[in-house]
Amino acid sequence: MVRLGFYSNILEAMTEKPTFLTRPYLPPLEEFLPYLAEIWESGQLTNGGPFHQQFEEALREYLGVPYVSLFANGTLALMTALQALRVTGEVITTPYTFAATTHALLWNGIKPVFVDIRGDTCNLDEDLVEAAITPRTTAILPVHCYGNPCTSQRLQQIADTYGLKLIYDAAHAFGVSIGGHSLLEHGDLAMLSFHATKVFNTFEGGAIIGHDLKIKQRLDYLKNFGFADEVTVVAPGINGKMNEFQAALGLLQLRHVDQAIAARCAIDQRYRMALAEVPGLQCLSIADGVKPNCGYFPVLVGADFPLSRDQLYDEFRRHDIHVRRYFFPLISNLPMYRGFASAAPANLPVATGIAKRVLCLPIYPDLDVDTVDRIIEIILSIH
Ligand code: T4K
Repeated sequence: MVRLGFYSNILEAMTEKPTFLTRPYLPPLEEFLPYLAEIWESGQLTNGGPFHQQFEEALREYLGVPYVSLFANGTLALMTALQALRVTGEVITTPYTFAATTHALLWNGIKPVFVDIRGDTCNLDEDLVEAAITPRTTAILPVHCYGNPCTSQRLQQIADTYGLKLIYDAAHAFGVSIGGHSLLEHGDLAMLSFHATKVFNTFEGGAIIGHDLKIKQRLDYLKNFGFADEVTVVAPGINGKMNEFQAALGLLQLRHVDQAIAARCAIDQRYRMALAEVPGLQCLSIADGVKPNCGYFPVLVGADFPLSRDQLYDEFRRHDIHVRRYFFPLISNLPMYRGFASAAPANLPVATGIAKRVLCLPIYPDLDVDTVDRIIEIILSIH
């Protein structure tokens, strides 16, 4: 009997699925099939078909923003936004982000100038921005990291004073508001990502939010090779178009996204309650007036915690729980950036410290309570 129990435990362990950092939210398949049938019937797969039109309008309404341009993914959206605003020279940005933020600059021949972040939000420290401005600076590119709002009023003030463009990487900020106002209201343009791992997904996808019809038109030309009509090409554009499958899923996802965010935020609350008092572990707080989307659950592992961040990472791996170190290594430490003077760790002490301490715990709408409790238990048992 004992042996049987032993083998069944092993079998259970072998058949248990790993817990991933995230799983994409997908609506019931039967709800998506009629959309597929329509695409099959129409034969319109891409190039601004009916679902593209409908989703663009529905998203504009959902987000409460004046103009939306859909894209195949967030990276192409950001690259195109920089082109649309004719950003050149140097751009002030954060080292504490996903590589796509600054890669979009390099792909446009623009030099990133790294400025350190704030410890409370992990966002660009607005007090350090002015000192980094040079005659070659043309824009500021902040990131609402983990959906935490940047100090947008101050950043806008700086942009206005120095005549700079302000473009937000809002890849993490779908549905986030502060004081009842969407984060997407800020800046000249804001980029969203609808990647599979994001709060709102269209398999892959992205969008640029703007406040000016002329810029929307330019974005739409640029994402379609620069074609203004069948025979007029107004710019050396790219192929950044969202296809009909993505747009159809987007339309459907809009019906589910509020519920998906609520499910995420219930998990966020459960983690916060259980981990608030753990010595050496810090949850990033949600600022007053912020309605979060609970896209990520980062914790900072401090010196008082019995394990280092990487030891805790390994401990989770041992339990087949795939936590992630977003964002480590810092972008500024990657080979294509570390030659820039602003990338020196001495210039980025806060970001350097947080990148060594951060660990993102699993969070997604279908993550069951038992698994959340198991994750919490692993942390508590270390104490
Ligand atoms: N700016 C910022 C600030 C960003 O965070 C991102 C993307 C962008 C710009 C660019 O936007 P996009 O061009 O991607 O629209 C992931 C995502 O690929 C990336 O979109 C995201 N940021 C970044 C933070 O995370 P990886 O390489 O860490 O993903 P991966 O494949 O390791 O997946 C993470 C977890 O998700 C795994 O535990 C497995 C799970 N997963 C993943 C995929 C793709 C699934 O369950 N299903 C899936 O289909 O980059």
